[in-house]
Amino acid sequence: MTLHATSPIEGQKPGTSGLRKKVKVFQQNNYLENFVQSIFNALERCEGERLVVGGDGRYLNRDAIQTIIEMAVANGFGELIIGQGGILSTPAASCVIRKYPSCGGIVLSASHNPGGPDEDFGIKFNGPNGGPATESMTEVIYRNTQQITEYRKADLEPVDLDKIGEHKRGATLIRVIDSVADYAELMQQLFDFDAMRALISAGNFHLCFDAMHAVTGPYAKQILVGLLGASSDSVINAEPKEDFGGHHPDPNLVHAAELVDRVNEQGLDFGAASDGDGDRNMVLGNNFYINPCDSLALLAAQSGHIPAYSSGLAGVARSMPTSRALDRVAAKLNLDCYETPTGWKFFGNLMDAERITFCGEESFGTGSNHVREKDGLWAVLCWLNVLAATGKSAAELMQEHWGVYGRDYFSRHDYEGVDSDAAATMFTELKQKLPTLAGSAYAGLSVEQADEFSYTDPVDGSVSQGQGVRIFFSTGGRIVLRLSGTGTSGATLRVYYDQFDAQQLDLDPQVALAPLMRAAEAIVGIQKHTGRAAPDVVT
Ligand code: VG1
Ligand code: CO
Repeated sequence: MTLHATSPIEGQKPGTSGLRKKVKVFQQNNYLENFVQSIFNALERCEGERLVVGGDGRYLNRDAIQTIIEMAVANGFGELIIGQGGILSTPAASCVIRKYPSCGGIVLSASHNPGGPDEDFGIKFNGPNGGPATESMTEVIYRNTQQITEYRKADLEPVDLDKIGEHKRGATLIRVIDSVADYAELMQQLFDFDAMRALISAGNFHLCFDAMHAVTGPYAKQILVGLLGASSDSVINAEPKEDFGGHHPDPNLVHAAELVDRVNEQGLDFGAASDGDGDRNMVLGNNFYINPCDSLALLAAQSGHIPAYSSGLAGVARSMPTSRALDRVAAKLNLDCYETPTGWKFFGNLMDAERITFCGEESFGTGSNHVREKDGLWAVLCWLNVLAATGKSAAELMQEHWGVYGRDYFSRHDYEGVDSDAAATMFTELKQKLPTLAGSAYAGLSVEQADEFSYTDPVDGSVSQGQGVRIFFSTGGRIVLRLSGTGTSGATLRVYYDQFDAQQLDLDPQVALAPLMRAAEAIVGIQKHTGRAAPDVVT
């Protein structure tokens, strides 16, 4: 029997990046099956098609993959490509989908959210271009989850995921591949490995990469240690664990504190970390934190040093809440610069249409058209390539950049686990106020414009509304507020602050942005609505 009766389960609407829920929710009868069959139903065809499957190794990854195999076989797929041990980082999955033309891929990950039996799991579908399902595809999947009556699943002998090799189940060929090889090969096509190897092996450049017990360990070991000659102790927490060692695999100053301490205490030249599924990156110089918005702008400005990008960029893009540092580089280099809603799915069309080469988000996401996902290790290699080519330190490069372009101070304040109703009331009140804000002053700052961001995709004309509230001030400052679409309990409020300054380049961002924070309180009443005196996480 391969046909199983089922009925719709509420709440299977994907968020910013796929469907994320507590493991316990995914373990409910038919929960995973309903969602996977809804993906398959949304595809034009499954018969004979190739599908890529992998995940970040978190708790439930292996079991979910066996279920997906049973369902893919019953749905008639011709071939499944699966990363060894069930492991594929998000950018590696994107790379594999593009290299072996597929109808898409299923990536099992809840990214930077913690893992384990009581923590989070996630599943997302990527299309044939290797990128996150578009908004319209996501909508079709969601509608399918609301109408599903049956799913297909074969009863099969489990596939040994740990051995590279081929298996046949029904009419489906199942290939378990090396998780790293294709990705490592792609990286070698993009960067100057000789120059990076020379920098690292000269003996006076020391780096540390923190894989945070998550998926990038094997990738970083092979590329940084194996191919570039970094010492083996320069990749830490390199063993992927189902619970990420009990930590949040989120590369920021709060959760990657071990890396920060190591870089500062040992006086290392460069530090970097990646998240659960390997698409985020944080980079550090010696005692020098580099904000992701600045990192994106700097890499765009310095991209000429990187072989793959030395002939110029087609254009660039950033998510709306990301600071406008990138726009200044684009203006100087005469490049088109696009502003998209939060989430990587909006960059794919721009890359497919060859309108952009580089793009990024404030949330530690940077990427290029080499794949259709953000890519943590790629960003680290970009930095290493630029460091090797210029012979300068990360801090020198960043300070010189600010000297040329001025500095966009940026910070994001997250309020986690806020009562959902309270957050909804806050936004309702704020949206009502929006038309009246322009022309008034709050905490001494006068509002120039206030609106809710909506995006019209320049390639396919699709419109995405309600993508965050923006408040612009006459000082050039900006406040953005939106609710997270990746959390699994309550509401997470994100408040983004940015302020341009052409003169003062070395302030503490929290000090430079304090006037905007006061204005936010005056306009929005964050404290009153959330009951929180301070944010939970500041990045
Ligand atoms: C967050 C970030 C967003 C990012 C998304 C997925 O979404 O803000 O920039 O694209 O996570 O990143 P939200 O809706 O919670 O703000 V990852 O590394 O989960 O794939
Ligand atoms: Co991620």
